[in-house]
Amino acid sequence: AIPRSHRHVCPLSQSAANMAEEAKKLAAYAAVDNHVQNNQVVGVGSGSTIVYAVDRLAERVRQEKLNIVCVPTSFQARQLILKHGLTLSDLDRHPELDVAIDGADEVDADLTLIKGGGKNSKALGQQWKKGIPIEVIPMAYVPVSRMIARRFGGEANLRMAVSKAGPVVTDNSNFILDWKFEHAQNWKEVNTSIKMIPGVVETGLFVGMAERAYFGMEDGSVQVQD
Ligand code: ABF
Repeated sequence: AIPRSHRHVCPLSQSAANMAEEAKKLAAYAAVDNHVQNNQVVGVGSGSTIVYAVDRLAERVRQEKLNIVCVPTSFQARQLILKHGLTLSDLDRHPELDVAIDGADEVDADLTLIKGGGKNSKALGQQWKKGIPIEVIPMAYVPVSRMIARRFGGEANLRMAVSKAGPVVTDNSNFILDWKFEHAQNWKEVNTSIKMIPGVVETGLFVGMAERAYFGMEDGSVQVQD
């Protein structure tokens, strides 16, 4: 569920901010309404759009008396599930999901996604400028950063906390490099190559994983991309 208005590049006025929130809600509700059915194991993603998805999920579970088990992808997702009184599980008990719903920062025509950009900026479009997030074990961030720049161009910078007091630390106690690439590439190949660099845990490139994207539009409609 991706609010397409994220692609705009202007600073956010109050009304634009409201519109972006409305777009996220539309996309999230459409994803939950079209993909969640009774007796499913549902993967719950992170970010600001997923908040609306969990709202809707909880509403449907209550109203339709659905039997749904939720598996979180992050601490935030876990807290959301608990807050709404939904059934919390994990990949140990439910290693296979029926459906997973999450936000994304960018989507291309092949449904390749950039995820993990975070949302701490005030202006739309900044996620793209951040590049592709790459989670690395702390001791390897310098060699991984150099290797990515040498092999694929651009630069991969350590993501710092807003306070600048230190790096952002992930739920799994790792660091994040934001790779600002110079040009579009064969994302499947690049993703595989980056994942093979020792020290890389995961990338924010999702190639061939998403089956459908929902875009909340400013006119109140929802666009679907398969
Ligand atoms: C999350 O969803 C992250 O992968 C990605 O950065 C984000 C999109 O965030 P938001 O819903 O806040 O726009 O899972």
